[in-house]
Amino acid sequence: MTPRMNLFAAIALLAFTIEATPVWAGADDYVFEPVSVDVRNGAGSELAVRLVHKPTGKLVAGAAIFRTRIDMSPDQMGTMTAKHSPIPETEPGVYRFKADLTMAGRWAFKLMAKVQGEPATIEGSVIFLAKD
Ligand SMILES: [Cu+2]
Repeated sequence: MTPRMNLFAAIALLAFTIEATPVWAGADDYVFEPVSVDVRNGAGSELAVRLVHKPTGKLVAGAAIFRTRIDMSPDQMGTMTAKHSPIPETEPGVYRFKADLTMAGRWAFKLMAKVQGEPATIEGSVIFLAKD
């Protein structure tokens, strides 16, 4: 596939994943998006997501992200995971992580978060494309 097709596939898969995930109506108002789909393959690669409150289009700062997983499920390698750790939030509503990616291709960044005033857990799956 060309990189362009890969990107379309990633977006299509992301849309499908969000569609297919049953969520509470409240949690459905929020979505995690990639700041940039393309990331560098390798150790210490930076993955950034923003959390958007869909009805207002505003970024949501101060979310408590309590569970994360990065794996290659978009490329049928769901057991291939990447070690990662958060970088302190500097830009409100943008959440950055350093991840040790070990392979070029598509990585799913799965997140569970809580935000103030929303009782439901917010779940997201954001696909990044690692390039050598
Ligand atoms: Cu892989």
